[in-house]
Amino acid sequence: MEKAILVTVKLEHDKSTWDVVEREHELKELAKTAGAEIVAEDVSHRDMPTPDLYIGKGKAEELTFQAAIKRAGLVIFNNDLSGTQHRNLEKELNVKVVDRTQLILDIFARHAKTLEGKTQVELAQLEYSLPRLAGRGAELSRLGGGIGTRGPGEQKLEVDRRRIRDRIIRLKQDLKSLEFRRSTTRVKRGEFSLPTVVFVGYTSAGKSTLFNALTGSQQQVSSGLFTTLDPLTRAVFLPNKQKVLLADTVGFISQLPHHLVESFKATLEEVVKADLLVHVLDISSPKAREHFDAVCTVLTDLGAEKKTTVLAFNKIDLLEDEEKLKRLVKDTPDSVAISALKHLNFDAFFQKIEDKLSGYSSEIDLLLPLDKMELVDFIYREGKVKEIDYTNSGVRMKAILPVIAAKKLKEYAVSKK
Ligand SMILES: Nc1nc2c(ncn2[C@@H]2O[C@H](COP(=O)(O)OP(=O)(O)OP(=O)(O)O)[C@@H](O)[C@H]2O)c(=O)[nH]1
Ligand SMILES: [Mg+2]
Repeated sequence: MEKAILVTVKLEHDKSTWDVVEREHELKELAKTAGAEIVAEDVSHRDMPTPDLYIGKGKAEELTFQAAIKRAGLVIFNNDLSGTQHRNLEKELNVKVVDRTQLILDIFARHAKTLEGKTQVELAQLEYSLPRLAGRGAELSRLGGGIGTRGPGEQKLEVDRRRIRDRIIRLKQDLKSLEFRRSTTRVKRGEFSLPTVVFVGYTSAGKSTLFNALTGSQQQVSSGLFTTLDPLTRAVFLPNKQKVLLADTVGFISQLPHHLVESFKATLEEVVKADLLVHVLDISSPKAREHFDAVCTVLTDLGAEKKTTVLAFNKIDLLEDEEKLKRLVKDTPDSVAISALKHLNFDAFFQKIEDKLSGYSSEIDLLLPLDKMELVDFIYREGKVKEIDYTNSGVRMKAILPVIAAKKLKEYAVSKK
């Protein structure tokens, strides 16, 4: 474990509603997830950051002293630093300095498993470091490993700007083709017309737990932050036999670093394209309100704030006041209370999802000519067959199909009398 000091500077002109205590709390969680042992926390106020050190000279001396007596090898800033500030601070404090974005990138780097996830993280790391690179090479190699320098891009940070720029272009191309591959896989699996339900929420809200419970998948779950980096999609049947695609996504946090959002655009696109969002909220957390607001802000940044959304209050197994919860659900439109872990109230959850998606599927009654047998396969793939009957005049099928797929088969519909 690396011993670290956390530094939060509250700027006077900062209009963010996220108050300083919240930021401090969030940074602490991030630092722990990255594997740091927090030996001191420092919160201060300033009118403006100084261009050379961000903090004042006096504060810098104080931190140098603190770091020495607490034997901290790392100072984590809650604010984003410029290249100059970063370099000067490392010289001044004589320890490694990491800012909030680097910390988050570090956690992401450790959690990326798929090629796409790794590529996205490397891209974000390079884009973040490029403008901060001037005159660094030597220092970087001195710093060695540890928090803030890990990741797929670790070795590559030392190559010159030009090669980094080339690499960025290359990574962007790779991401495009990976994205293309993902969409073609979906078409191949016959999932292109299925409505998609995407889970969003603050990190650690329980999205992956819920995803696993509903799909029988083994998506990794943990109490740390940003466990899920690689989005996973699975087709499942709702109790009404409608087939839908469920997608788990990366967790949100207040002020997600800009570079990260850029690099993860393709992944986050799932959110924008979703037919329905399920906002999973850990209602047992004392920070639930702040988490909710942070997620709404990210959704707005993505342009997904107007999407049809079901709000799932999760972890109700940890709540004591049942009456309060009942009132909350009653007063919040389109909400449902569940426990992803204990599988509580899934019936009500499904009911909500079905209600919201009712426009996306329709029941069909078809008579398929015998020379159109491939359509039988199509219907099995795309929907749920309720009845099938092989007759002399063709195959009679009753099924639930996505509206788009049903439309294609209109000519075979058996007219109801
Ligand atoms: N008690 C309780 N714990 C839960 C529940 N749902 C999830 N958890 C726990 O909360 C922690 C985080 O769960 P995850 O499913 O990994 O959360 P996530 O939203 O996928 O997190 P990220 O992938 O980091 O965004 C784990 O320790 C889960 O076991 C629940 O209903 N009740
Ligand atoms: Mg997850």
